[in-house]
Amino acid sequence: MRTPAARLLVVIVALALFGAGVWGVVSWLTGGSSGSGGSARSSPSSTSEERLPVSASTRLSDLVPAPVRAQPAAGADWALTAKARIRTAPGSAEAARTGEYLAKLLRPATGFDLPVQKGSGGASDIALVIEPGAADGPEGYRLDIGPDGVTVRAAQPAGLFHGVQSLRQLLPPQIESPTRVTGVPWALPGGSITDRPRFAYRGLSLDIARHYFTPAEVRRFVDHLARYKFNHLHLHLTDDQGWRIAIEGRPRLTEIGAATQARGGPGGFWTQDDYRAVVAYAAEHHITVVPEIDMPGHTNAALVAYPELGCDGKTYEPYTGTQVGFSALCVESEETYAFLDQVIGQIAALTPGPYVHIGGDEAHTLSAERYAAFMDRAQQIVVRHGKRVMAWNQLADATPVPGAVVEYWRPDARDAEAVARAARVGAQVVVAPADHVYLDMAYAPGERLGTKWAGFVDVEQSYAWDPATNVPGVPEESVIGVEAALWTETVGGVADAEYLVFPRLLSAAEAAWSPRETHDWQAFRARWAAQTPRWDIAGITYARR
Ligand code: TNX
Repeated sequence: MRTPAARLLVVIVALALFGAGVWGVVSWLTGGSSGSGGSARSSPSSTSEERLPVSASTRLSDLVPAPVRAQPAAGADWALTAKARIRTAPGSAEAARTGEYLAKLLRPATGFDLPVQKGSGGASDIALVIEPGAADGPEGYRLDIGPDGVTVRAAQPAGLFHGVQSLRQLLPPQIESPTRVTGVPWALPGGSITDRPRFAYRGLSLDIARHYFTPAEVRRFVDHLARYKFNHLHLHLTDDQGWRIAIEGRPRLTEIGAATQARGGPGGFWTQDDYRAVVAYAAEHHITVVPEIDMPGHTNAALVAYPELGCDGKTYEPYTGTQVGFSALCVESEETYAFLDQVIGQIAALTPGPYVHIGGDEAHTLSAERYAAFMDRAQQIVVRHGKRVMAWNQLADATPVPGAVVEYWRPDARDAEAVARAARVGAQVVVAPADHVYLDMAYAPGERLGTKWAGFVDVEQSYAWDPATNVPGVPEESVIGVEAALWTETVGGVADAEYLVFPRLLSAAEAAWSPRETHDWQAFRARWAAQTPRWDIAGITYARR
């Protein structure tokens, strides 16, 4: 789309415009003071006890997702210096772990030691505190920045982790550099943040079936999600074009079923150890993995591997196209349920999170009766293996089991009605409206990447909705959260995926986390633009819009 030289120019211009604010960048380049009020900068290597005035280049109001409350305090900006320590309360292993995580984030760019130690924090330190009642709910936190130092407080570890992400985002963008940057005043804006999420479930669904992503590539997305306070990663592990997870006793699923992907290419799969490691990495980031085994449709790869799972005694060909709805397991055959018991049993055992997602979408070759009979049995298998059922909203056309979560995706009045009916009898709803948060929709006509069956989704469209009113007839109490989805039929690799994800993931983050009152398109536009220098420095691809 652009020549390398033009891209470089865009990077430079974007950096200069959005940087740490125009003044921050100018000041950084010229060695002058940053911001309007500062008359001197604190030297990162200063050992003097005297506190020099600092002036932060970020503002509390720049945070994405927008917090519940931000109260700036004039003249209270604070700078991270070489003297800083990360202090955690004795006996709090979780706070110490978060401290190590924070130190790892801050050491490369600053070059500071940042020892993580037990004890209370002094004026140069960052203190991380977990104590009952310190903040609202399991994910709330409070961040205080002032001349006495910086403190992040939470009632539980997840809240502390989210508070640390806010702290990270309030530092100058150069903090994202993987190598040491000198001459930057590592300042934070003075004041307080009080914060907690609007919705408990905040996810991204990543399709590694249509385009295979390695565990390392998916870990990169875990990092992205952590930055913006998401707490679920839904992995679409199987589809017509590929089966991506090893199942003991069913070697052909991965020997044969994994060897393709959409539009050709070698495909690939994860061993169970690979999966475990991604789940563990996600957990370290307070992110729960939701595995999806799509059924009874979207199963061509499984049928290629084990043709006996189909009804008609035929053989199946590997599929590299992008059509949907043509495949189905044989719903009358006991062999199908023995297979599902094996697969779901192993997936459930590998997954500490509460959900197993069983897809259920687009089984267009089955009658409503056959579909419903299948979904009844598939749900029972999930329940028997101790997990909660999650499925696309077609499950609402059958009978969701108690405790099921239906995921609303297609903006359609009939589907909305079915979901509303399910919600009235207790189903919980995750909203993933394709016309707002399907990140595989192209931004605009003429784009190389993306599709458009739900319409073009530019950044404003990705932001212009409210999870509480998105599904007609479904009240806010039934909505447990929001999920963005990246289907990968048009995606060729990580850079393509990131281009579709950034900046629209931030719209989903605000829909899921931020109070409705903070929603304001003009303000959001400035907020996400202020993130771009971080992405440039961290090497994250994004759409420049
Ligand atoms: C619909 S979303 C699908 C996927 C496709 C996607 C493309 C859903 C439950 N089914 O199989 O990848 O559209 O946007």
